[in-house]
Amino acid sequence: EITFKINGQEITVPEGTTILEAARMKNIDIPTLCYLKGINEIGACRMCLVEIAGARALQAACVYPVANGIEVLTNSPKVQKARKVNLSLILSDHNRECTTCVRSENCELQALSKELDVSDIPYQGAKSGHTIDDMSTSIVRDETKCILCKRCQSVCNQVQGVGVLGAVGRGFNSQVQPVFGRSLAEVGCINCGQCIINCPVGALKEKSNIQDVWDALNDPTKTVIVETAPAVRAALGEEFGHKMGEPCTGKMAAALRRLGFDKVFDTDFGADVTIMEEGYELLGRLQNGGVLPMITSCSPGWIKFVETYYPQFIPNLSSCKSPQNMTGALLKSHYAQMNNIDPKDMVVVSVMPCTAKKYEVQREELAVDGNQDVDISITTRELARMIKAARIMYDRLPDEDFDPYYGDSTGAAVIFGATGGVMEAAVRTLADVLNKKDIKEIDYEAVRGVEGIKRATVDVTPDLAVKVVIAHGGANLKTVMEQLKAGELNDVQFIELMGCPGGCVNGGGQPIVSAKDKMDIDIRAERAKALYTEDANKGIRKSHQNPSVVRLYDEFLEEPNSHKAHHILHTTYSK
Ligand code: HC0
Repeated sequence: EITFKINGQEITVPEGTTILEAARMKNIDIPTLCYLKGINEIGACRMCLVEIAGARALQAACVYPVANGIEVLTNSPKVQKARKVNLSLILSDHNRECTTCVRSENCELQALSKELDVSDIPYQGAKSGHTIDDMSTSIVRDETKCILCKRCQSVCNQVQGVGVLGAVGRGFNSQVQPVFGRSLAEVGCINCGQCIINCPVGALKEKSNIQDVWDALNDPTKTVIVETAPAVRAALGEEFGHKMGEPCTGKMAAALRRLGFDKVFDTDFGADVTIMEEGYELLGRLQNGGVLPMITSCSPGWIKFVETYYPQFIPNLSSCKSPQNMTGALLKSHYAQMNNIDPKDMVVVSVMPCTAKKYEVQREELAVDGNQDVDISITTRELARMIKAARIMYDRLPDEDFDPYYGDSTGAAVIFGATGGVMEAAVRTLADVLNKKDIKEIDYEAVRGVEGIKRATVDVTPDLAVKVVIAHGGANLKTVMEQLKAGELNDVQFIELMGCPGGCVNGGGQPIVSAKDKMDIDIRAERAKALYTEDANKGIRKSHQNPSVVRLYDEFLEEPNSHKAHHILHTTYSK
């Protein structure tokens, strides 16, 4: 243990604690910009400078471990002055188009400028960074706003195991870029958008499809249908000042209706259908000697990851399309037929916590009879912007339901948005089907939680124990794939992999939480709570018991994995 003084107060902390962490324990706030807890602790931005009595130079609190007897000053005149100078230097090389920046009011640089009372920027002159890379379907990278904090680089490397962003150049010409000045579209980027939600400023943002949605809504010849992913309802409220973890399903449905969508449907319906298809697919593989372990195929970041880095395991992927695409494909076939709508006159819009979904919707493997399953995908953040632009008073909206049939879903579908959720949903159905009864104990705790890689054995029937692995976040996916390659997972039958850490609740399209707030809260767990609460409160919590899913099979699909179901709901990736 180490005992030292901070702003005159004595404090004892475990050895190895940094000044920044120790200060936090005493409720003393030290400003940061490049710091990202556990991920990017590099002392680069010099915002967290503190004075240590007797030492000549100021020190970066985020990387300076405390020592016995030191006296730290976090707010001395010297510290205040240095931080202000450093901040105005950063600002002098920053494209300060704050009024039109997508991160305005949610920008860590803007907030710091205000908090540290920086009112003028004495240094004027040349600016570095001129590239705006908007070739990716998902991510726009704007160097004119980059402050070289390297948070994106660290997340891409360490958390996602992808590593397509790196520092290039020296001094004034330093940039964080993909190799050889290429576009993100030309390198092994998996479109997950983790760089976006960890960028403190507007240097990374999603490719906006908001105007495409307005255009569709304003076209009288189109039937415009929206579907919302499980995780959106766990976070949309945050954009309107609501507490993290507070579900907002009712207001979300109401807002979508006010925006003018002809029908407000739920990706959760498609998630229930996915469980039927994927559950039976797994059974088929188990019984007929198919490729095992079967790996889930609903996270488009993960799909791109396997295609790019481990193509030899593509045959292990479930052939199921993602719930987003199952919903879209069914809308353009079954629903269109039922309602006499030409699928060409239908526009399916998905609201997703994900930027990779923008990539997924335009993939040629994901169309039926010449119609793309989904036409436009927007993020949770884009939906919030649309609601604000339409001057809808979100807080005053009543709670409304989704439209019936394609809006009907179960608790099993809701938890898809959290890591382990797809696995749990599948097991709930498999266990009932194989045991031929309605099993009551359905909270499979072993597959829940934010641990990076989970292994469990689930007793599905007295004679069938299924070995499962669940992982989330690219770096963990890489570990699992390496284990698979080494033959260490030969006894495993089913693997759930999600591209983003925590699963979709922490997707690259979700509301952005500052690094400071992330020191105190685990977003992944908080938002997952909203989903598990909604699951627990749902009358029906198993996909195969969704009456609308039962009806869909009766009147259209015939049975899980039928020829028709295959044509509409399954695909193969071949890269
Ligand atoms: Fe997800 Fe999904 S759960 S990928 O994590 O499976 O994005 O929320 O919509 O499609 O349902 C994201 C979230 C989805 C899909 C579903 C799956």
